[in-house]
Amino acid sequence: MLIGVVGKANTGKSTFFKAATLMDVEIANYPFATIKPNHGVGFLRVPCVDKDFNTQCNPRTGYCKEHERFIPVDVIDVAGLVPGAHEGKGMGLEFLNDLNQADCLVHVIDCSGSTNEGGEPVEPGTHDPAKDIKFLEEELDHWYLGILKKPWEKFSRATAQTNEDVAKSLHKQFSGLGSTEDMIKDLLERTGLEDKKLNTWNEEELFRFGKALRKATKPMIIAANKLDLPQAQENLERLREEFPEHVIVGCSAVSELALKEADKHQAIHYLPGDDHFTVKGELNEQQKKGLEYIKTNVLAKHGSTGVQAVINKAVLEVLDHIAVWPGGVHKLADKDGNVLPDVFLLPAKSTALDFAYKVHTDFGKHFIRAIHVPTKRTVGKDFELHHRDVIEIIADK
Ligand SMILES: Nc1nc2c(ncn2[C@@H]2O[C@H](COP(=O)(O)OP(=O)(O)O)[C@@H](O)[C@H]2O)c(=O)[nH]1
Ligand SMILES: [Mg+2]
Repeated sequence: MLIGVVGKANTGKSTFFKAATLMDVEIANYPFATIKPNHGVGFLRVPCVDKDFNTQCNPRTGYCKEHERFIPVDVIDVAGLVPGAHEGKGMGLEFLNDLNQADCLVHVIDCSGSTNEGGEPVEPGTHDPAKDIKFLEEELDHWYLGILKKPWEKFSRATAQTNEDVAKSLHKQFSGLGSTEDMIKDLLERTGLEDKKLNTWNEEELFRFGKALRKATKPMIIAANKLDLPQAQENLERLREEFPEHVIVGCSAVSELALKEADKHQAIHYLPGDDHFTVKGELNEQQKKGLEYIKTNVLAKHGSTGVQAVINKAVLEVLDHIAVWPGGVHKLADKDGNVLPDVFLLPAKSTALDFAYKVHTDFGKHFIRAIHVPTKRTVGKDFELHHRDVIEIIADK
């Protein structure tokens, strides 16, 4: 799963990316090679099931602190959004290439309105961040339109000569965008294009379909950043009214980064996502002041810095995934004695059989039954899983 951080310049993307991916390498043993500096690993925070079994887990990847499990998710800082990116302006094509890999987008906006259209700093409250929300969507919609248009003439003429199902042809042609055939079927119906021959679609129809496809394949969450600045709270409330269909989460990336860094240097104890921290080391006057500011203006007012909330909502709500642990009824440890070492993210409503395949293809192929570990109940392949379930797979060896 890959989360792409996007937005215009100076809204705080890199700060958000750093805050979300900063980790204690010692504890978060994640087997990844840094291929590019803008790729990193962030974490979904889930109350660990180890607590329910009165034990302490030993995560293979990610980490568990105070029975809060931090599950790795890949994050990419997609820099380079400028007006006209879809036409290749700025780092346009590289930008779109990075973007294309993402399963979900975090759109970082400067909620205080202190960054103008061009990404330059201005007085708080002088730029309307609602414009940024519209701007990114338009940019993405034009990009999708371009992808559809390029092969359209040839492609639509070719399909007109066959009897192949329209949804099937569309899916085959544009599968690179991450669609499924069912998704395309649904989108065709919703855009009222299901009975229209592909070679008769006009520009407006292509745009309408592209927009629907963009929304389905690039679900988005808005990180209303710089919540620590004046005007931000007011703007946040207004944006929520103006865009009721969007998931908008307020955050202060700079605060999260400061807290994580202070924790890393043992100056404070802070669990990402918490509404508090405790001082445990020596602080100089400047650090004291900075932390005090975060405490009163961010944590006390908003309940957290919001960065963890963005990641959590992106995975659990926008992508609608659940976390499921493999585990045995009689033994929660693997052969090396590691307790509940793994946890998997999978789409909500996944079944016991889906889970078996996710754990290992052989488990899926030779599935016999599963056991819902907390209740010790035997369940079949169609058993629908829930967030924080622990499941034992019984397979034929
Ligand atoms: N007040 C405040 N400033 C922030 C916050 N996040 C980022 N910034 C500042 O905004 C500026 C741009 O940040 P950066 O992460 O480089 O933005 P990018 O161009 O979108 O990657 C820097 O001066 C950051 O320190 C925040 O939450 N609050
Ligand atoms: Mg940046």
